[in-house]
Amino acid sequence: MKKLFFFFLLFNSSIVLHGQDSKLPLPSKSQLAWHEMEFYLFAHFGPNTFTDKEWGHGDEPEDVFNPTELDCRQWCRIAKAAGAKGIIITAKHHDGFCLWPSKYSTHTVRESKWKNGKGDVLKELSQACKEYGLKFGVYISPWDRNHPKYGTQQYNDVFVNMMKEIFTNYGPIWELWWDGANGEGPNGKKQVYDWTRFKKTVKTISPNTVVFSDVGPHIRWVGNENGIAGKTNWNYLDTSGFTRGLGAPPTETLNQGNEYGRFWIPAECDVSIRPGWFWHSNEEDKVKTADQLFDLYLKSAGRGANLLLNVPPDKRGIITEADSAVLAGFKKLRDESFNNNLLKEASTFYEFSSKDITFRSMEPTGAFGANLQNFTVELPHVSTVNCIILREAIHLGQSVRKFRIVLYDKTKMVREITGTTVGRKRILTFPATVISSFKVYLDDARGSDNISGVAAYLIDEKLVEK
Ligand code: FUL
Repeated sequence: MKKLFFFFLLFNSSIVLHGQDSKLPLPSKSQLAWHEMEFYLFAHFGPNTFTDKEWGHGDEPEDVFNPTELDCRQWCRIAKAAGAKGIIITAKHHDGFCLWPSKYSTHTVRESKWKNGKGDVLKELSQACKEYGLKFGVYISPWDRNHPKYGTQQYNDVFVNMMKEIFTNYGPIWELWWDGANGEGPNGKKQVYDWTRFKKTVKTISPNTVVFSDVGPHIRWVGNENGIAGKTNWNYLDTSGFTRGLGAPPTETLNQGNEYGRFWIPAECDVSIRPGWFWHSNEEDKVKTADQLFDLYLKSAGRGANLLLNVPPDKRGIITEADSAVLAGFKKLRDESFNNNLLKEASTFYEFSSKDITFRSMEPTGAFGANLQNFTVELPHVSTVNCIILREAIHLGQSVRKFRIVLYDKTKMVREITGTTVGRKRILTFPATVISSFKVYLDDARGSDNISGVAAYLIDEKLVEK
């Protein structure tokens, strides 16, 4: 009976569990789709690429922007080959320069000598993304060091109009990034942003767009720029009393979420493949290695968050070989690691089926929440394992607070692994161990657990999380 229940959970999304905490906030359809994006690229590109800066002042002459070989299809080819599912571009960074010929600014590609002012990076990238089946996202910095209206009420009109332009001319926009950095404008004034109006604009014109910022509304910043989510990572967040920028929740809260947070606002881990966000000629030999990226993958996607990896195009407007080689290596490591689910040969755990594993027992825990479904997995063959993945059916909410996995070689217990939250995906790595079965104890949850998938792998020993 219970075996059937577990099997069903995986395939029937409409099942509501008996004993489920009915107060759990749930993800929207767009948020659920966002979770499945898991890994995608960030492209920081603009005047800073040419001036060797990270934060332009906004007074850079437009002519500095002049890529000689811009090729957005090359970015997409590389993203695709890396297994990334989308690209988010800095349409406007803090220097205010627009990578599209906005009617609401005079500091844009149109004023540059690139393609005699006829170029449009957003057009090229949005089209290339469509061609390659990648989602297209835009970063538009609310902070603007160039715009003459910055620091006045009219700047809010400018920002709204720019969003409208982008949604209308380059949509669909899958993710919109509102950066939290904020300083004074050229006139010394600070902007009072009309966030309510900004949110309304997105909701009206592009209701399926997910909006990222320190506090959502849909996706939250993870609290660091190293690409690392908390080992405890709730998809819930309380936003009342907090704002974007300086008024954001404490770093630890952003990193771990709030167990009893009122809203479903999952974490996105942003990190650059190089020390800087923009391309710098002296960082060609400072590109992270494929092993380092794999480690970041474990610490972001492997903790239920998404990984947004910045790969900055160079002055030519293309991604350099140093980065593309590492991205290909990163993809290879993921493929080699996760292609052979030892619980079902030659399949991923999404396709995990009860046929290939035996649920020997379902023991009630009694100790904490009701209806926790402890289970035993018997491997088809005695195997060496150093990685187990658990997955929660997050369309039902996130409930697991504490779990334990006990590994057995026949009747002998050989290792115990403990953890807190699971979320969309929890990847656990440990020293290689010969096992014939393992038991998953769900020691504590908000109501019933939502465990919907389990997989086991033997990955390269050097990739085990440090
Ligand atoms: C920060 C910005 O100030 C950096 O320049 C970069 O864009 C990073 C992703 O976000 O807040």
